[in-house]
Amino acid sequence: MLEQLVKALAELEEDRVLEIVRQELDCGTEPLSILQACQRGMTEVGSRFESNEYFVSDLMMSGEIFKQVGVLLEEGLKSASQVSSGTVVIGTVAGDIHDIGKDIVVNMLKSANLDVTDLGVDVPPARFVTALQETNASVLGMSGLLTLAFDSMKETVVAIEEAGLRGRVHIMIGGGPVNGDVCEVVGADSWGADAQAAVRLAKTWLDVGAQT
Ligand code: B12
Repeated sequence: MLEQLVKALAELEEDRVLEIVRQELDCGTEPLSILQACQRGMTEVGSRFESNEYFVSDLMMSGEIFKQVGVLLEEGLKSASQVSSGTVVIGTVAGDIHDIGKDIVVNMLKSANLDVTDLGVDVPPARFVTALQETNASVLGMSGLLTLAFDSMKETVVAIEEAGLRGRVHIMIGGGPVNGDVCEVVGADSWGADAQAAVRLAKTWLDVGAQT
């Protein structure tokens, strides 16, 4: 059934996607597995866009469908405890407006009982710096799906250094094209391939007593 979900999302069959997601949830399938299948569907949408089979309107349609899936999965991805164990500042970097993955990360971090300051999309370096100063957060997450986002990430790291905050802020990056090489070039501390990785990194850093 999850393979059908991947296909339905790739085909932009909104009603079918939501129907399968509901059925999977009713059958007790882990919300995370459903999420991963949807991400594979989105990757296929991206490939079709690259080969000119799909247009920007189709990307937008896939985004709308994915957001509705997110609403259905939200409850299942939540955890029980309500006590906050730290603060994370996060945003999609300057020049990039993709926020579906970032929003999933935000929801997963919140579900893991972390306070999250979400700066939204197209966030300039100075805005990240101000938010880190205002919240005194010790973890920063930057999301970006465009290749040009790498430059913005790097500029943000430099701005954080120049503000004298680098020593107390752990920086993680993520988004479709991000990998270890990008992480090194950008000067971040680590990177994550999915929202679970973001939670793991944030919790590790906060648990080891990163200064807040
Ligand atoms: C939907 C979509 C759009 C929607 C976005 C809607 C929205 N509200 O976000 C719209 C239509 C607006 C859009 C616009 C554009 N897009 Co677009 N888009 C996509 C698409 C199909 C899916 C992205 C997505 O949501 N994926 C699903 C989410 C869940 O995955 P994710 O973001 O990677 O997030 C997960 C992980 O990466 C991780 N993660 C994410 N952030 C973070 C942060 C941290 C800290 C950590 C640890 C982890 C983490 O966790 C998430 C959940 O597991 C991708 C194709 C693809 N393969 O990704 C193209 C894609 C990203 N887009 C692309 C392009 C070119 C564009 C446009 C330039 C098109 C145009 N000509 O206008 C514009 C750019 C506008 C801009 N300035 O940003 C290209 C980028 C190519 C490149 N190398 O730069 C892609 C790859 C398509 C392609 N194959 O060509 N797009």
